Amino acid sequence: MTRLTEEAVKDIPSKISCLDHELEKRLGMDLRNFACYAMNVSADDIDFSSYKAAIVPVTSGKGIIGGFSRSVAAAVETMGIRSSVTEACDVAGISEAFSSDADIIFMADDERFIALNKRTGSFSDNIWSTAKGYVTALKIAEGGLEGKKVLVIGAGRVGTEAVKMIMEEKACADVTDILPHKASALESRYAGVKAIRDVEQAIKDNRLILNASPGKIPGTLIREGAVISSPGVPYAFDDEGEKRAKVIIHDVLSLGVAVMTVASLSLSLFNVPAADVVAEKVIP
Ligand code: 2YC
Repeated sequence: MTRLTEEAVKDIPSKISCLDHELEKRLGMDLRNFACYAMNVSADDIDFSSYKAAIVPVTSGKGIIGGFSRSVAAAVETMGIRSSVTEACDVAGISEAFSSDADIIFMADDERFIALNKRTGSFSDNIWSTAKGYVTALKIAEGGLEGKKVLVIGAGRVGTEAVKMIMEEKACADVTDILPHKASALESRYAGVKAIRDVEQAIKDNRLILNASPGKIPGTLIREGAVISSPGVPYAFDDEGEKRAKVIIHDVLSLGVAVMTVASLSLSLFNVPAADVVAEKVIP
């Protein structure tokens, strides 16, 4: 999982509303409606203004990323949920959030980034939510994935979840990874998945791409009219790639955060996991 940097997130709070408009322009939905669409719930069924979110900075492992918590808060706030960053970090921050009127508590260490719903005792996960968001974005941009082939670049945690979701869309996936055994592991696990070693040829051969890798992708490899959904950080594409592609959907944090927010809420809404929400009960 690529760790975000202070540089990568520093502009999010000031740019979040134009990102929201950008998404509306590209996919016809703002962040809140997109996340509801991805989670298969109606935005009208969720009273976003009745919720409150607390983001807890976590100092474990490689420590705090300057601006990360504020960026998460900005994305959640854009969806109409009052959000704030706790004063304290770590366990003190979690107890501060629990004793406040916050309903959803966001926290991320180097391994996991979750949104815990205090009302239902369930939580959603950023890796799953990011994959869900970017597969949904690809599906909207392409007008459906059924019967089509998608090239997934990167068989890490997001890429792996994305492959599962692409199969659920009755599409098939070619997967490539800098570590070939990771792509072949997916090939042996899922019918309809093919591991590809020659990534350059694969990019040239495929019009639909989900890029979940941190590598740069030379625009000269991109097919004219390619539809690209790219959760990978840092941003992979150059001017040539942007010229050739029909659309490239990319952002650093907000799409995954928006989907994980609705994923954590939709459990409380139905009191049972929504069809495909991957969330584990924390408190039975
Ligand atoms: O500031 C903090 O609280 C840090 N503990 C946050 C660490 C986040 C590490 N994860 C990442 O950088 C990203 C996440 C957006 C999800 C995947 N990688």
